[in-house]
Amino acid sequence: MNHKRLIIASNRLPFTVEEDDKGDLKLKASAGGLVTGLSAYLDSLQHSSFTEGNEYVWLGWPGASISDEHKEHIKQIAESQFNAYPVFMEEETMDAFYHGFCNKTIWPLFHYFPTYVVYEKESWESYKEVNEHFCETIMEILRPDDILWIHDYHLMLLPRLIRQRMPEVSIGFFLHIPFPSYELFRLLPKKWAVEILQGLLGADVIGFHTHDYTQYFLRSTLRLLGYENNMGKMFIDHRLVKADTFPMGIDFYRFNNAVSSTETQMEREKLQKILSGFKTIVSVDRLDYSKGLLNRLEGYKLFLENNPQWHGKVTLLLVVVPSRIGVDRYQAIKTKIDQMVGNINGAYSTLNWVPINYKYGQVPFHQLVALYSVSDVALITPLRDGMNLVSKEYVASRKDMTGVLILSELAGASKELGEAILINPNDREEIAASIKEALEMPVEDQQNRLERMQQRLKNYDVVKWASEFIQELDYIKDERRKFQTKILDKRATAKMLDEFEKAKHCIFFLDYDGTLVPFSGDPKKATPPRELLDLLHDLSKINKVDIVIISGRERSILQQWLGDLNINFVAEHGVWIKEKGKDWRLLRHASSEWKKDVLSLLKHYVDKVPGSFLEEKEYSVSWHFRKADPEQAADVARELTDLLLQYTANTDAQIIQGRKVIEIRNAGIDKGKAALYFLSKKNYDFVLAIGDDRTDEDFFRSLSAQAWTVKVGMTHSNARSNVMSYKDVRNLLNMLKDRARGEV
Ligand code: GDG
Repeated sequence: MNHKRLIIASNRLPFTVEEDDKGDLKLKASAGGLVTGLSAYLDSLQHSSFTEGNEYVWLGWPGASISDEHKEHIKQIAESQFNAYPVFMEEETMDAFYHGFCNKTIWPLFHYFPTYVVYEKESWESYKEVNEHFCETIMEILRPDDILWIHDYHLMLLPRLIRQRMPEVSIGFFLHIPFPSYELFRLLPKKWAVEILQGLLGADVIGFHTHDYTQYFLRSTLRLLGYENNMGKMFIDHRLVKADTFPMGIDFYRFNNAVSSTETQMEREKLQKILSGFKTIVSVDRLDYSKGLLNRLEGYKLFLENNPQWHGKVTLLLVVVPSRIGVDRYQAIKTKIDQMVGNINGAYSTLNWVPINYKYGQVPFHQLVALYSVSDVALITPLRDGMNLVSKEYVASRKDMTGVLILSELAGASKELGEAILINPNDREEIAASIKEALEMPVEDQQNRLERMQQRLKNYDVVKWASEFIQELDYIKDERRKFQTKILDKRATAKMLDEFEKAKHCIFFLDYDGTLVPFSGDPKKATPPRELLDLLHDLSKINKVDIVIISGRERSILQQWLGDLNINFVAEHGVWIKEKGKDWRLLRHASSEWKKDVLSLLKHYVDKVPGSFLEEKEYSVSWHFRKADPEQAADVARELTDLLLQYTANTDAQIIQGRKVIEIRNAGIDKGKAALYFLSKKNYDFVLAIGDDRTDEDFFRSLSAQAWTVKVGMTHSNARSNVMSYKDVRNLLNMLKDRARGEV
């Protein structure tokens, strides 16, 4: 039996393949924020009902190119030691991809360094190639019941690639870095930007660290793809997709408990010898321009300049962890850091004091915790940071409830750690002043701030972060299932056809736009194709069937496009009616006295919102904004609705919001009432009503439960069933036509 499995895909596996002295390949565990965090979650799964045994697989690149003869062996040890499944890739390809598009295009752009961004077609191609290769490898193991959780900016095209291959599988994506504002994101060539968004939207849930990043993503999606959202939910290709915020936490007790461990205590003693009573400020980061190391040093320098009373009493423990070695830009910052540390130490050191203790290299875990726990202050000043786990780890390691965190307001973590001293990393003076404030902060104040921050970190730790993400995926899956039960599937269709065959008097109410033809950018262009005219013609020949095209369109258009057919029409949502073989007549008396005022108001808005236009009918007016700037139009639509309510207050006009349209028409007129008129004329024993818009809900509601009401599109509706698109509608009508062959 297959269990529900979690498949994690990230660029790198939590280990690196290395050759030992004898030339044998070994796997060496490598740790980073993601690995540590997810490992805590995976451990927690062992104690939960989610998995049985080790039902997860971690998939990614093992950090080296492996020759064909060794691949099988690496696969085996990766599986047995790490539950991992390697994606084999040549080092060269990985290099072009990782150092190319990932770190020369996406990383600087998403961290607000637009001048560092390189736009190279070749590296975009290698990005696509690697994402496709990941897809191929995942497909070797993926099962439809699995949950696939894809991580980070290296694999943004992957969700869609998988979705195309396995449409039903649950896919989550989490972005660990910031998602930039639209103005930055749009700097990417449009084709790439669109492919990236579409790639991400292949997932069911797309997670970000902060509300801002989620909003920026949604805005780009609206601007570039035109998808609107409702609280982060979107219907895309008839699938529910949700963008949401999940601030990544840490394994709080791993740090908190480690403080009192023997290993940490030993490391602390070593450190205390070096520090010999100085107040200590700690700073730990990967070497990266986004981490704001230079401004941090400048801020510290200014602090020393402004505060001679602190000379000889404070030291900065600066740990810089090597990263992306071999990339010029990183090498250049390294050189600058070295120089600046040299300058500051040169200028201020005395025989028994150095202002900066600088380490360039990795530190083992217990040494890291010792560093956090001996330091009175943590100084973390990134220019941009998706989250920044180091700041959280520092807070968790302050077991004695002293210590002050100085944190950049441009790190995602600042949203949760509001009790830290928040600074703007570009403001050296603010950094300098905050160092002084931190060093002189009363212990009680330190304690109060830490208590609140620690509580938050305990409550929303990394296990909670991952569980909430997975829960959201489950929720989307359930929602999808609910829709699936409403989808007009083969069984329901067969039942409908049987009922149709047995029935004596049948009526089909068919909406036009979005139901029989696709929704068009320009309403004038939605003319019926030959194939549709033939289909309607054939249906009209079936004796027992009455067809009613029931539309919001004006009668002249229906007449012009479909008038040759011997069928019934309802125009303007029920104002006009044309029964088979008769002339157009008013079904309900309507007044249009309100039109003049409303028209002049709407004309003003047409001028104000480029791309919007008016559709004037005899008894209604519509303001369409499907071609306008979506954000401007949505705002203006709210304003306009308010004004229209005032303009029409004492008239019998009503305001209806449709899909990218505001329509003003007489109250009391709707498709439902028009449908009831037809139903009162004969004793129909088969009723079919199909529509796609909000206005079609009127007639879905007014029909009895026995009627076959069908909503086009996967949104909530009063209809009994849903179909995906106008193509399904045409298929269905063709099947009905075929079933009635003998009765023409
Ligand atoms: C990305 C985003 C986001 C670092 N040096 C050593 C060491 N570390 C550990 C830290 C921490 C992790 O690595 C670094 O995480 P950060 O969050 O600070 O930064 P990035 O590496 O840039 O991570 C970031 C993160 O993803 C998670 O979503 O927060 O914004 O850029 O856990 O402890 N650990 C040890 N020795 C070191 O020398 N043992």
